[in-house]
Amino acid sequence: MKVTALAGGIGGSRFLRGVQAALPDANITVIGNTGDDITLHGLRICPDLDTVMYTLGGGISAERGWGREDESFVVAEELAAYGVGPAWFGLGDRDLATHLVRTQMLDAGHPLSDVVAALCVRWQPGVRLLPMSDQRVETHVVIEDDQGQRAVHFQEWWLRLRAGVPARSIVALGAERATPAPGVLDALADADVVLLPPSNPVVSIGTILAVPGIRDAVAATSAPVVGVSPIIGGAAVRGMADACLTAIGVETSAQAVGRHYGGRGRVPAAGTATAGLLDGWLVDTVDADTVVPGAAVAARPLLMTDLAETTAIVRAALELAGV
Ligand code: FO1
Repeated sequence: MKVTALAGGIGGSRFLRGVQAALPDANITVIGNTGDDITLHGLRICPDLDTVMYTLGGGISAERGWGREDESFVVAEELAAYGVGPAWFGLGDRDLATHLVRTQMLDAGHPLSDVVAALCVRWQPGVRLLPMSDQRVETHVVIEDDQGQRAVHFQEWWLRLRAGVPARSIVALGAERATPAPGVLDALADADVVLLPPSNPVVSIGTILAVPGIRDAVAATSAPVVGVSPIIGGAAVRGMADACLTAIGVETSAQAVGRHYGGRGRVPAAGTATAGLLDGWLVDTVDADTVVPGAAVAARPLLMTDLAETTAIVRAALELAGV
């Protein structure tokens, strides 16, 4: 079976471990979000791609959910001693090697998709990991504070501000000029099932869908498309998805997010431009009354408390997909 999943960072990676456990013989392609990417100290850092690679490759810090296990932060301490920041971004010593190798390859002219493939030779994540695009797309957040309106990089808003300053808008800089990375559109067209894990629907899944061609490819695929709600009972399971949803005017509820993605069977009402994406929307039992026009809704507990529970969630999503 060919499975294609759009994934962000920590939540998406945890879900993907359940996909691997539920379908040990499947060919899994992951289309990873690169909007979180940032250049620091001259190094290109790809948090969501690295989180998928480390989590499925066995190198992730289980405690943090990001970065490497057995990590140290000596270089970061030395940078701080020079007064060189930013202190709010945890730059691990082992993680640094990944950024050095990636930056060297990018500087030598290799596209990001080749860099990801090369890094995965070491980590063997057991999936084909594709960046959403080889062109740079960076999520920036427009905030208003005592310095007036300004844009900050998503990582600064997420890590330094803890999404505590309301986002007036969230912009995927460069998305309009980006093209899907090699293999992305085929992975959506040729899949037997397409999954939208419970990643952040705005800055992870939404950013991937913002690359021209990707949303249309999901809407057009002959494969069933099933999403899993990142919101349970009106609250974001992890991260600060609620702050992101508020920024785009979407209520923080399983139903609102499902309707934001849209049902594929929905007859677009007059004036609704975007095609719906979902054939199925898996929600938690507390949200069992969810209705998404054009999509079938199923309910079960959605907390990915351990691998067994995550695998059960994946199985429920596959059942909803009818595969
Ligand atoms: N998340 C944090 O909460 N604090 C950090 O200091 C931090 C550093 C970091 C370094 C490398 C990396 O790959 C991820 C890192 N993350 C950190 C996670 C990252 O900021 C977010 O997970 C994603 O960008 C949002 O999904």
